Amino acid sequence: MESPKQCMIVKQKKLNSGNIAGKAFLLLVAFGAMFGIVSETSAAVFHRKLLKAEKMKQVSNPPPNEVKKKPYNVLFILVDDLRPALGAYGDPVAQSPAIDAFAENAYVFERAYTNQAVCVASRYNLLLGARSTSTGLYDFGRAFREFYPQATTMPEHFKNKGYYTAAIGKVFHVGHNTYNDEQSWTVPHDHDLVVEYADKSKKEETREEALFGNVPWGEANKLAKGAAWECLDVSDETYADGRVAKRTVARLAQLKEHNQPFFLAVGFARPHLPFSVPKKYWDQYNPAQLPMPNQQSNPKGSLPYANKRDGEIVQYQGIPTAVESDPFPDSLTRKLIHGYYAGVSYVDAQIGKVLAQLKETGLDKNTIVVLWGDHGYLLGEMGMWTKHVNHELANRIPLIIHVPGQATPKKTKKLVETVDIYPTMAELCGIPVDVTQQPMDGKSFVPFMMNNKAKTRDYVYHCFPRDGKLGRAIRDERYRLIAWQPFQKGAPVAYELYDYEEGLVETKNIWKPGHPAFLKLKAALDREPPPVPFRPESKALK
Ligand SMILES: [Ca+2]
Repeated sequence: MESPKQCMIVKQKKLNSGNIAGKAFLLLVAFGAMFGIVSETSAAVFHRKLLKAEKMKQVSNPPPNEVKKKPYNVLFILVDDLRPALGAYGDPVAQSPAIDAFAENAYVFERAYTNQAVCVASRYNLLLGARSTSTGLYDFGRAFREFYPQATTMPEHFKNKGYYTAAIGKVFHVGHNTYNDEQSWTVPHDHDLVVEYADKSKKEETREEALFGNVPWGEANKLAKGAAWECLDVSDETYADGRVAKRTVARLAQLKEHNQPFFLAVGFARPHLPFSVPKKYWDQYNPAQLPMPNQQSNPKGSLPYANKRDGEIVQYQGIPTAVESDPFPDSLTRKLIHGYYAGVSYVDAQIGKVLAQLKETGLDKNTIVVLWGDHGYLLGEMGMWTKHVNHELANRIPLIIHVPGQATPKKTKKLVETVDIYPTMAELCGIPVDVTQQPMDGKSFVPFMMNNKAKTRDYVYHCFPRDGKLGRAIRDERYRLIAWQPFQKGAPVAYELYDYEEGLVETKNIWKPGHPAFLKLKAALDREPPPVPFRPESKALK
């Protein structure tokens, strides 16, 4: 009797070497082998054998009428403002059963990072495979096609290769004078809301609702603030995420009948503010047991402009400014943390519906599923809320990837960036990225997924502009260096250096000119291309 390994190699020999399906199958076989059939330590040996088998078949013609393996589909789940507050990442209180179950049969990247901790830039990073520092697209109101008219986005690449591509919910950031990219999709974007309230007793639009509805800034800022949370006994579909899940379930049923591979992007809005979440998800938590931030002051010796107060959180009613209360009263901190976790559980339940339908339709057998958070989040740590800074918690993201055929769990601390996802998905599906007009900073980590001994990045690179300066950060396994360069030419650069040996919240800037970690990370930063200056606000917008 053939061993499973021999059996797979025999099957592999039957494939046509040049076609996409063949490459996809090769990957499938490698995953199956790596996770299910051969031990991890022998994966590299097995991979070499696979390559040898592929080389052998290149010299022989494929048999006629061979049954071709279908290309993979992709279900890409985007979650807004989700830090790894999930059971799968060891969070002690998160109620996230659907994502946790999904993660049991997937790659869990425990050290994945955004390239810029804000929605609009991070989604451009993902969908273009380009860092903000390479495009100059750091802010809202910049239509990327004005600067890269021939850019090929990740879904567009799949579309060009014969895929049906579609987006439901928040995929590109829509709002704050920024728009969807219709060219990326086979069918029009199925948009839904980010900010909304079930309580309709207040009839007037709130400030954040208007900004997400692309009402001009000047006009929106005259409107009243809306509540930061809402806890009513309403159905899941009362808010966007329930509706997005419902429409995704329907779309998957349609796609099952399609004879075309698909790339379906599904974007959920929670746990983004406001924490408008059905009461039953709030009820899953005992507020008294929620973790409170230990440290509510800025790291010692940090640069003042690197830290955050006010901003997004004070765009909501009843939230005090730092002048009024720094830190927030414990009762408010606890309520906001409760709302965030309720949002996590609500979105988890919606993702569960989508994944159940994927299984129900049988599409799970041939669909790669990715779960990605656009950036991290601060819940009062160091007195900071939301994102928009270069600190660890604002930049570390959940990234979970399931490839059909993968049979055992795999958690990894390998370093990867958001920009790496585009080339990785393309390679997994056997359609490597072509030359793109936009800079392509992403590096596929498929070699690592096929062989756990293969390297990913030595460090990740991200940035955030604050107070007239661009902070560029290099994060390796232990340290983060942030170089703050004023936009004004010739002005001196200032540095922060943080050590994460004792935890993920920055406590003290340890930068000194001769610190060995500084010298090492500074050399890495110097090897990166100089940052592209801020692009002007796009003229093409309304
Ligand atoms: Ca976001």
